[in-house]
Amino acid sequence: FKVSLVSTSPIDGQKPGTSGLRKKVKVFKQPNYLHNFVQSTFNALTPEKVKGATLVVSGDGRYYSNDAVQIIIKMAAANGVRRVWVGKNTLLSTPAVSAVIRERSGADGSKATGGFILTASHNPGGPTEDFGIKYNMENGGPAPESITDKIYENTKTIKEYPIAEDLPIVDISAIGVSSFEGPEGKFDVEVFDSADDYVKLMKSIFDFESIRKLLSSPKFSFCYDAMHGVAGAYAHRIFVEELGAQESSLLNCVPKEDFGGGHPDPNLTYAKELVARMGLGKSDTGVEPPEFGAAADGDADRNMILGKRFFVTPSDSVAIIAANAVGAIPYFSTGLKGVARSMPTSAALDVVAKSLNLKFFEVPTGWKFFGNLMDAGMCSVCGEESFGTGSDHIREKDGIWAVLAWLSILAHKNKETLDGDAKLVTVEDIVRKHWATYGRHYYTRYDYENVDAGKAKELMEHLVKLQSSIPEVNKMVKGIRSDVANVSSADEFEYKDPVDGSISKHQGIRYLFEDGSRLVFRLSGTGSEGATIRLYIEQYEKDASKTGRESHEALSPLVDIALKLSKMEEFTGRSAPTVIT
Ligand code: VG1
Ligand code: CO
Repeated sequence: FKVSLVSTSPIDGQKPGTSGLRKKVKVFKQPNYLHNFVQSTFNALTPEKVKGATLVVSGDGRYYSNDAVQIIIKMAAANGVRRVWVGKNTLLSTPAVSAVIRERSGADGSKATGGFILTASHNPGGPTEDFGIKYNMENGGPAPESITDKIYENTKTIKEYPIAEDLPIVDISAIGVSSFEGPEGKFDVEVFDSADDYVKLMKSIFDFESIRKLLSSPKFSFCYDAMHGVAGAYAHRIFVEELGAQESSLLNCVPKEDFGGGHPDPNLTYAKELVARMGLGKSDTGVEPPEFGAAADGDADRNMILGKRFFVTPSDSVAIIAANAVGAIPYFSTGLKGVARSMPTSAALDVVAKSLNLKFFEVPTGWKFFGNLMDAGMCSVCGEESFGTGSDHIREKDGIWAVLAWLSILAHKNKETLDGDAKLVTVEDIVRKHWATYGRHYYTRYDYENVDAGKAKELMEHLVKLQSSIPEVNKMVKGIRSDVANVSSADEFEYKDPVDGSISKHQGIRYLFEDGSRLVFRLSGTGSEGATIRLYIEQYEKDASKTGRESHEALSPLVDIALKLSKMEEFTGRSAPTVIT
């Protein structure tokens, strides 16, 4: 193939957010839009990560992935990349990309030094919806801010990019290697099975035999909803072939480029089918729900865990996994190195860390901050309130891993009950026992999507201004409700990375109450239009006799305070959030 240099000019708005660049497909289809971003990324990397390197390119298979992968292949070839690895049909979940970068070796022993993930994660897909791209580093984790800042700077000055226009379209639907010869030598594209490396990794972490026994027990029943995302490419292999679950336990497990028209975000609002099956829908289905249910988002890094008629909050989920990992999961048999959560995630994990005497870290929102801790051997298990849970087996959150972790805990707790007449220890039993031991963090998140960006900014500025006088805030709080604790401090969260010393500012506005309750406000960094305000509300209850209340009831005083303090309706014109999780 030949390499040609194409002139281009900067395009506004290519700043990567919490997790890469996400825009409407029609924005990505503009001339040079994807090209500019990809070249700006190559230019942000050290030369040896490009010239002669091996790169992974794949994603959740959403609309435009097939075009994008061919463009990236042509640009990789022209930039002197030695080989590109692509999952069959461009499918690799985000955790699988991380695993492939870390674990996979080519026939000649080659290893990947990074990869492009083509996904907008939980955002809908299709011609009128979102596409996205992000770059992951040699450790398998998202590029740190130092790199994403450099990428953004490059997008503002880019003048040209090289491309191998005459490289034929590579067939990515068949496993095999296509070899080409360019001005700088050989260039290969290798298409491989999307699931092999990931399945191998999961089998090295969990005791599949004990999970298989649980899944085959007549006392247990299971359901998994991939929401037509890429998790479907793994679910059949792992749950059915390896673990013996029934075909009928898989819902929406055929990956589709538009996610079947749905919103592939695993929560109680969008995972409607699973929610109904688990007995949590508005009307009774008349069928006895399964004991365990779970769902994933488009790129399969998120998870929602449900028991029969029971919702597990993601903040509780990571705390429960941390509390039970040693003993239940072979990978952790020698203990946990430490645990971490994102700032808005509830403090349920903090209580476990304290009681088990584990190192504990609180990082800004987004998985990239966990990677440094893990690379330094300081953190084994971590999670976010946004349905993200994971461990140091890779450097991304991992939806299927979380399901296997829960199944392992259930298998462990039911060692004695699967045979004989004893009653099954259920998901709900495990959670209630956890609350009785550690106390309960009532928790909810209100999302106001697609709000006017200027108004959202004004609301945030208003909340920061209020923080200058805590006595004033307390006067307002008491005027709204007399039954809540005093605000003890308020700030904007700032993080100093304990490994590299880098500082991240303005990571969310916090109001901390004397009884441990918290209100957190931040603007989303993953949307593609307007602004999304996220409001996180949390209240800690230590008294075991009071941990069984309805969450919305327990939290209603704090919700009241949050909405009035922030003047939410006044600024946004919204009397209710778009989504409550
Ligand atoms: C959201 C979540 C955050 C998560 C991020 C990426 O970010 O709040 O916890 O890490 O999405 O998840 P934001 O900035 O919109 O609040 V994924 O599964 O969309 O890559
Ligand atoms: Co995701």
